[in-house]
Amino acid sequence: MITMKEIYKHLMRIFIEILVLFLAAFAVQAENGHELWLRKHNVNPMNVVCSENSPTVNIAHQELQKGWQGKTGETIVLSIKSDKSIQGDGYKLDASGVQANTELGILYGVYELLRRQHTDQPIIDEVSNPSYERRILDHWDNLDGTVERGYAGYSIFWRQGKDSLAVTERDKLLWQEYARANASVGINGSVLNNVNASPKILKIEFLKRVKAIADVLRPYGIKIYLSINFSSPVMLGGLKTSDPLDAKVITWWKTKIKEIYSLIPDVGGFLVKANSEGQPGPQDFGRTHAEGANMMADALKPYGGIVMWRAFVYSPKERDRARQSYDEFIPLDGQFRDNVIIQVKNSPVDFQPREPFSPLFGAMKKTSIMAELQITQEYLGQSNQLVYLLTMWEEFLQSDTYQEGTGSTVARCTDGSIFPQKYTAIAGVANIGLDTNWCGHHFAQANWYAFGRLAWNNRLTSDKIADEWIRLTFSRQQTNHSKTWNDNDWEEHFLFPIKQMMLQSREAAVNYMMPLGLHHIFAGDHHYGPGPWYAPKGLRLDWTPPYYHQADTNGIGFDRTRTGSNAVNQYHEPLCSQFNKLETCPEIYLLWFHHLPWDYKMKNGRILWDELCYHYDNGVQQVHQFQKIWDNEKPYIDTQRFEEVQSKLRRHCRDAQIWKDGCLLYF
Ligand code: GCW
Repeated sequence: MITMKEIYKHLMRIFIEILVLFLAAFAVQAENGHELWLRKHNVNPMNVVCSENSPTVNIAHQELQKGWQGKTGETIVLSIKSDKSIQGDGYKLDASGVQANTELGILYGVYELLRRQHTDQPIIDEVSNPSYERRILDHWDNLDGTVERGYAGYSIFWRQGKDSLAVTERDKLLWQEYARANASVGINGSVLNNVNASPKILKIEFLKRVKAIADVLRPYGIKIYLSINFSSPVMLGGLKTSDPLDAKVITWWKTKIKEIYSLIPDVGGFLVKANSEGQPGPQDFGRTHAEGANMMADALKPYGGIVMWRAFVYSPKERDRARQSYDEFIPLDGQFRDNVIIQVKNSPVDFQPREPFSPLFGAMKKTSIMAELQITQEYLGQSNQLVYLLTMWEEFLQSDTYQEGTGSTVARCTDGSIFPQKYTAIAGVANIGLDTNWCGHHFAQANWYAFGRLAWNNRLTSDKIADEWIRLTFSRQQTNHSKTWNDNDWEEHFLFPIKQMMLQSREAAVNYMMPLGLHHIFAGDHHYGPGPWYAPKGLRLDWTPPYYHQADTNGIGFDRTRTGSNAVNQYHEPLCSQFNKLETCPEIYLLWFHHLPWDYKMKNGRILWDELCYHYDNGVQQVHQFQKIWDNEKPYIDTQRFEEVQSKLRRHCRDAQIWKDGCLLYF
């Protein structure tokens, strides 16, 4: 006989089971991307042996216990022991544990070990050393909380309002999550404010907040840097001049720097945008970039600080903007202190979908030089378009400058393998904001991830990094449908198509925006949609698209050959002649270097105009294809991220069509 009590118990059990299922389903659907590539895992218990005890090593320890997917009960040894094969914060990894020269090396080794487990790669014996000593995110965050060229909400560091400088527990938690994500991919520096810098950053109340941020970031190995305004002595200090050779100005900077270091002893240094786009600089006082940078470098030197001095300079009077930073900086080669690094954008004009590499790479021989990449997609669809940037950065870093003969890639010209540099570094303009998913577009997270991985190892491929990111970011165990699948199924139907989509996405953007070497044809300062016609009266010519495409009834393209602006001459041979000659100029850079008639015959026999149409149309088709791929992935992905990406792709398709129609109708 079944009693009422048993029936009641049975019903309760069913109710609880349904509740659990419901909650589980909800939990699956509540994927919002905030965890980035650091998803929670069902872990196995394990042991860590480590004689050190410090905040950084403790993080390594906890990470192992939070993420361990190896055998239950296994023991991992973390040891700080110097070894000649390990450089800087590098590490040695094998199945028994991690060895490093520094605490940070231990942390990086642990993240690598876990990454291997989470991406199903074997733990092999390896020594891994960073390609660049400093791997830095540049935040273009303004002190009122807005972010210049930020497409993921307000700043995570600054805000507006009455209590804007009060440090809350929520702030600290967010900064810690940010620091952890960065450390997990090897990023070790953050510039906390916009290069269009407000002098206010050096006021004590702001410096106190900087200190609070630095305190949270420190255990994760992240140093902070500040962008400074060259006019600070006048604007903040009340001096009459900011002339870098003026004794009072020098003293002002020394005193300010002393104050900064007494508050935060491990500041990495300064980032400076000088005499560029209206920012003040040494040239306002008849001084050179070297004189300006050296004055600051001298003041920072006793504290181990460096100056990252940007080479992004151009003036409206010059005939070819692409030539200018080379023309201005080459004569200064050899004049900079050894704690100055010239920070050069990857390309001569400005982070366009495709440009050749900046000729400053491979030209400076007695000055340290570092690359600045743009992770935020200012010119690549912002947070609406799915564009995986690594293929672009790979193309850039692997470009041969021929500085010291064949094989002098940009990577090797910046990581100290060709000319020794006291400091090596690479920077990426961050795409991070207060949006729940940090980057505005779920796939934009891949660019943050990829930047860190590439900064650690500049030989990693786009394919490898995309593969890792997908495996870490999307779980194969979770689905909002009760369906399950095996690894092969997941790889074939999810991993491979998504990876292909990512790997093609930058080329697609080039196709529907600016194929064959076209560049900077946006309708205005938003840098989003097409506007090859955009030329308001009175606007600086080099801020209007016709300056760049030079299209008229006869033809299209910017003549930078020897008979044009002669920008080709800034490259070493054989590149210089290769770019100069039509027959040898790579077609991807054709209209960058040449002005050609519309009926110019391409290598494939088509005329230029037809080829342009073909590229624009191809770009649109590629994005349609991405949409189809994504639509098929519904069973493999949680609802929220599926729908959010689906909706972004809808917009992406419309944008691509608008680019094609806008440009082709105009041309
Ligand atoms: O590409 C331009 C951007 C500006 C930016 C500038 C720079 C921070 O449109 O917003 O200013 O580059 O890199 O300094």
